[in-house]
Amino acid sequence: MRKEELNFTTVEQMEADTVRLCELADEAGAETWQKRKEQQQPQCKFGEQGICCRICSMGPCRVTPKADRGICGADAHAIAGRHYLRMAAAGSASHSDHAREMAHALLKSNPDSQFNIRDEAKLMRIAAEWGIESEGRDLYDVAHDVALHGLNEFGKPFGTLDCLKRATDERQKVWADQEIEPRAIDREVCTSLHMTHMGNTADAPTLVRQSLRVGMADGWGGSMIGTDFSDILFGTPTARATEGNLGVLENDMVNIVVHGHDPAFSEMMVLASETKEMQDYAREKGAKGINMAGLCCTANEVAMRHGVRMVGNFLQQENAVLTGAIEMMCVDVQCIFPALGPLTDCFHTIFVTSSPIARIPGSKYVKFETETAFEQAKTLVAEAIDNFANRDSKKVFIPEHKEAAAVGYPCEQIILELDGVTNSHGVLTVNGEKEERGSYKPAIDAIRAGVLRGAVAMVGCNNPKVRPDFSHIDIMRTLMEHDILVVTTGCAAQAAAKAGLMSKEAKELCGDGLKRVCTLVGIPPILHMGACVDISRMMLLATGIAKDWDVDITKIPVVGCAPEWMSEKAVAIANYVVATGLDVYLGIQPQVHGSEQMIQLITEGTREISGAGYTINTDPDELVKAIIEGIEAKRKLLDI
Ligand code: SF4
Ligand code: MSK
Repeated sequence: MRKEELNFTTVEQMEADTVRLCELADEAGAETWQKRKEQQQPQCKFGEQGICCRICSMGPCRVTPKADRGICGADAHAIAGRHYLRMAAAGSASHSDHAREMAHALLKSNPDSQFNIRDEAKLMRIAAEWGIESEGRDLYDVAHDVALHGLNEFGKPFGTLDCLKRATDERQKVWADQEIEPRAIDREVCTSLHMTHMGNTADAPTLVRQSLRVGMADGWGGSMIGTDFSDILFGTPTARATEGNLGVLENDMVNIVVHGHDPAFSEMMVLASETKEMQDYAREKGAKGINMAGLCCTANEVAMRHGVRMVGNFLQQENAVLTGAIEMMCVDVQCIFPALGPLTDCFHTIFVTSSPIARIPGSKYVKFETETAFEQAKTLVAEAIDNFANRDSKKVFIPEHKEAAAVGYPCEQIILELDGVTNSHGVLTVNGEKEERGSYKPAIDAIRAGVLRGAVAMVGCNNPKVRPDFSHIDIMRTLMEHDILVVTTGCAAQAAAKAGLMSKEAKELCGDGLKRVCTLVGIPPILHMGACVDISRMMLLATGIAKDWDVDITKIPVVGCAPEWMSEKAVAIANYVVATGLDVYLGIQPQVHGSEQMIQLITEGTREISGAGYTINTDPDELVKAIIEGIEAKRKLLDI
């Protein structure tokens, strides 16, 4: 197919769908984020700049031209710095608590339940890494020991996180020398809250250093463990085909949408919906079948493992309900609008919450338990089927837009794809035994030769401060044209899917070099690596490239970009990406710019610590220009 023949959905077409859905919201008496955003204007300037404090009840205090300190004497730098660290700590806590749930699920795994071991090789690899005996032992005994070891990482009293040893020697030395090695995961979160309690740290550089450390507790701790344990339990994702955007909803089927982050619940929902019993029941009730679809990061999880189609990303969650075609919306944790309670009330949609971590008024709460999960899921699927009869066809509007996407490229799949185009780098010696193992050398060779200029990890959310998906798509298309490979997770990945950029045909939009690589390897130009916890996969990808290249990770032409970020998790992520030595390009201002010192610290100061920092620019064209310049500057330093 030629470039001119590609007819991918544009942002303007997606916006037109949203306008129509908002009109339907008005007709249904429902409210959406667009309206609430209007009602919030003007947003508080003190909050936006990070210079209001309500950490103690002497406050709230804010820094103004006539008051440069709070009542306790904290200045703008201390106030903004404490707020920033608290955001990083909350983000780290969220990913890590998700990981803890996965560890408990692994601890309860058994061969007769739906929580069984689907990636034995990965389990054995991690057991060996953590010194857990596996020779001659029952698989589940090993799994339970691995789960216990993982749980211990949350609260071990001594030492630092075991996953740090996966990094390059150079990184491990930097982290040790700079004293930013995370100790136990919970300890870093707890220390961060302690440091920011009234009357403790008021020194902005110290607050930024701890932000890196608590971020690392996420990226090289909680998120890494969460990703590994999900792979062991539900299978390491492999490349598969799916589709993305609201058009994946079906008029004549029971539509069930899973939304959130924790794959344990959504996996059970998917498995339950695939049973013959449920499919037959749906047909008995007049539907053509059950259409399972996903939102936000849960969508990424089930798309990569089952090919479940993706309804959309963060700011599309209300749009999905507004189609009037969803029988049930099942959520687990994180990024769920409380607005879904009143919104689903205006439609026949049953809104189900499943975790004590995310209880929302207006929902039906079904506490999800590992032991009974599959039966609970079947009951919910049956309830959704019963609800099909309640759909009001007069209220249904399903926009037609959807695009094909190739998803499921964790590190293992990328290596496999690269192995497919080379035979020369496969044999390595590990522990004295000859073992077949791939490497990133073919990709490195392509970067060295200039066929690929570098790679960008595009991650993060949507944010009503900017046009939803516009920055993601605009930046990704420009990078593709400049022969820069994109790896992506989270809501950024879904933006790419909705715009057709994760399809293999999208190579036609690339420069000659990237197009050649995509054709040779048989991959799309945007590689889908998963959910936001899976940014830990990206850290291992960058580490693998640095190891195979034998250069410091700060030198490789690989950077991160979050053009539409919004959550505290994103702050934790940005910190661990910077701590890992990769520059991060942000399209939304962190809420610290009421402090010049904080801005200097996060854009320049961290470079003294980890060799990387932020570049912040709210104009997507300028941001992508900065990314390309940054990548070219790294190439120059490598003399390539
Ligand atoms: Fe005000 Fe200080 Fe209390 Fe913050 S900690 S609310 S600046 S007195
Ligand atoms: S869901 S954290 S809006 S990526 Fe992971 Fe999307 Fe951001 Fe939530």
